[in-house]
Amino acid sequence: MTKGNGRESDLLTLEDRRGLLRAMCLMRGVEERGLSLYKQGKIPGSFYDGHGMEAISVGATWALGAGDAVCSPLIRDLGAHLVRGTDLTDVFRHYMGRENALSHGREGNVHFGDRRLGVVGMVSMLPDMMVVATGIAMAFKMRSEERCALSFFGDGATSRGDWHEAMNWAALYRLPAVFVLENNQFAYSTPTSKQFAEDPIKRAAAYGMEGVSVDGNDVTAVFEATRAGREKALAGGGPTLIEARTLRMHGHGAHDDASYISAEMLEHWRRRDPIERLASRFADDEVAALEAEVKAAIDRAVEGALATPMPDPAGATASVYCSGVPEVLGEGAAPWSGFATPDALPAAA
Ligand SMILES: Cc1ncc(C[n+]2csc(CCOP(=O)(O)OP(=O)(O)O)c2C)c(N)n1
Ligand SMILES: [Mg+2]
Repeated sequence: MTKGNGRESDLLTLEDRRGLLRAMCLMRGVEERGLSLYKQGKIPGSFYDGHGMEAISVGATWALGAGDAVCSPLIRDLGAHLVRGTDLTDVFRHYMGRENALSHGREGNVHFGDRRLGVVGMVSMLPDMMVVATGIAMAFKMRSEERCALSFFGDGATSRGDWHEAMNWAALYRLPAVFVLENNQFAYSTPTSKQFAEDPIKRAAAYGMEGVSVDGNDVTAVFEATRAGREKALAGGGPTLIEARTLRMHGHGAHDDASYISAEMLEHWRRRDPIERLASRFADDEVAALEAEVKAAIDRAVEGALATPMPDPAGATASVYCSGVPEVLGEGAAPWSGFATPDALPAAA
């Protein structure tokens, strides 16, 4: 087991570290249960998880303030929803397409958001949410609000044009944004060696922003880098690109056996499991109690979701189209005040 994870940090209290461990265990437990429910036919579609990547969404979201926007958690980022306080039963209702979930059965997996929690629901097109996060950060800046927008995206997403647009615009206007690149070494079955000639983190300097690379299986490192990026953003220093290096331990989804990832590579990263590394800093009985608490919470949530009816087909078209401009920025957001004219844009930094 690699030492160093879960190390003391001046920025993290013991309670924080317990909370981080709990959130990571919850993410893994929920996804393991989800996978098993999927195999039993109780979850439709496919099932996607972030096994081995828990430290990224949990550590990064832990570093945010209540008014910040998470834009948005993707299929490896259930931990962000859990840290922001999404109801566990609702998570399973989403997986199962049940009524009463935030999207009333319309979206599966983690394709949901809750604006009350400052979590913007994702759209699948990669990396569109990065452009949305940039827009939200722009709004925060124009309103002089002390808030930042954080966006998650994978290595595969960095080869798309939208990624360039978001990076360029956010750096140009020194927007309060933190961009978290989850480099899990694959986009579906395509390894990073077949995606780009140079590591994307090196592009940060070319856009005019700081780029920081951290061990994505070290929750403390992810937390510290994000906290520093957020502080810099709020102080007017502009965005930061954080690369969290990791490995996707499962296939892209439940339908993918990941046979293209070598056993050696999997073993190398299994020894760096983010949960085991943090758990090793706590007493065994404390970890066992926490695991029992997490399991009980998951049991209750699954029971609640299974008892929830399927949505009424008659309401299938309700809430599909937007009437008016939605308030997506969570509590404390100022009302929409119309499109900005060029004069209203902040001066390029
Ligand atoms: C523009 C676009 N092309 C293709 C897809 C289909 N797709 C969904 S996830 C994925 C792989 C993404 O890889 P990466 O960005 O590295 O994220 P990871 O799955 O590894 O977390 C692809 C190709 C998509 N959602 N959007
Ligand atoms: Mg990837």
